[in-house]
Amino acid sequence: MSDIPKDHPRYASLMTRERIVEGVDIGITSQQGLVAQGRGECFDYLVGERTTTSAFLAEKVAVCMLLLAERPILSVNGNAAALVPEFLVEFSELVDAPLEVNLFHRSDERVERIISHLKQKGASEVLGGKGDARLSLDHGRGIVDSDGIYNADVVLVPLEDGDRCQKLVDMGKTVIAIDLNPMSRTSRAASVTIVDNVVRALANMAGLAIELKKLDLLELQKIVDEYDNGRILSEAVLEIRDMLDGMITDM
Ligand code: PTJ
Repeated sequence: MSDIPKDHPRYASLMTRERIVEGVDIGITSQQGLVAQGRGECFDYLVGERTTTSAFLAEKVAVCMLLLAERPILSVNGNAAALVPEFLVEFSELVDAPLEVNLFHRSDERVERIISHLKQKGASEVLGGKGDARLSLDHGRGIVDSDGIYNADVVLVPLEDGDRCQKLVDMGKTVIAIDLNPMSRTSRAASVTIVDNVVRALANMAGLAIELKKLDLLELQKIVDEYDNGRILSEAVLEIRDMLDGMITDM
């Protein structure tokens, strides 16, 4: 890793970038993941590099949905594996949802590397190595495990491809996406869209899970029933607009 001084004003963002670069170096993140990270950084600027009120509500609802689910799954790609492996393992235990490696730019070698990376971080079991079921999508991005994503009722997808997100929704699944771009196809297709950096989102969701596990099923369901994803997406766009308005008046 590069030697980034702790007092650098952009320390947190630069360290996140370092994690992605390291992910590519150790063969768990794709080169395309670097481009995706750059796009995410741009949108993170626009939301003020913080968890907005609307994103926090989406995170809370997402945790409730995972706690209520019968067969929840946390999908892991090369970017998530590089950025938040520890939080993925912790969150998977908290909400009792297995991890499944599911890649857009799939190779069996990278799937296996990510599985061992997550196990090194403490995961007891990681799905995705079997690849015995197919979403009806062309090329490797449709390969999933039958006892994982294929039969899941609620799927968390950090940094997802729009087509695959739509396919999962079409299969009747509840899809929770984490995507800093509120205008992406993924964001618009998902059942719940968390417009936040995956690094902040998963940290928040781990904390929320500890609190929300104290509620009974009816209380969790009430929080889910009151949720409106269209409104949350509109609020995310308005928050970006307000950020830009603030910049204009500050100049
Ligand atoms: O590891 P693989 O092969 O499965 O590939 C993963 C990537 C992310 C490369 C692949 O799914 C891809 O190409 O994704 P896209 O189409 O570039 O979409 C990534 C989305 O995630 C974009 O809308 C970005 O704004 C957003 N994004 C990027 N970094 C973050 C993010 N959202 C939340 N947190 C981030 N750190």
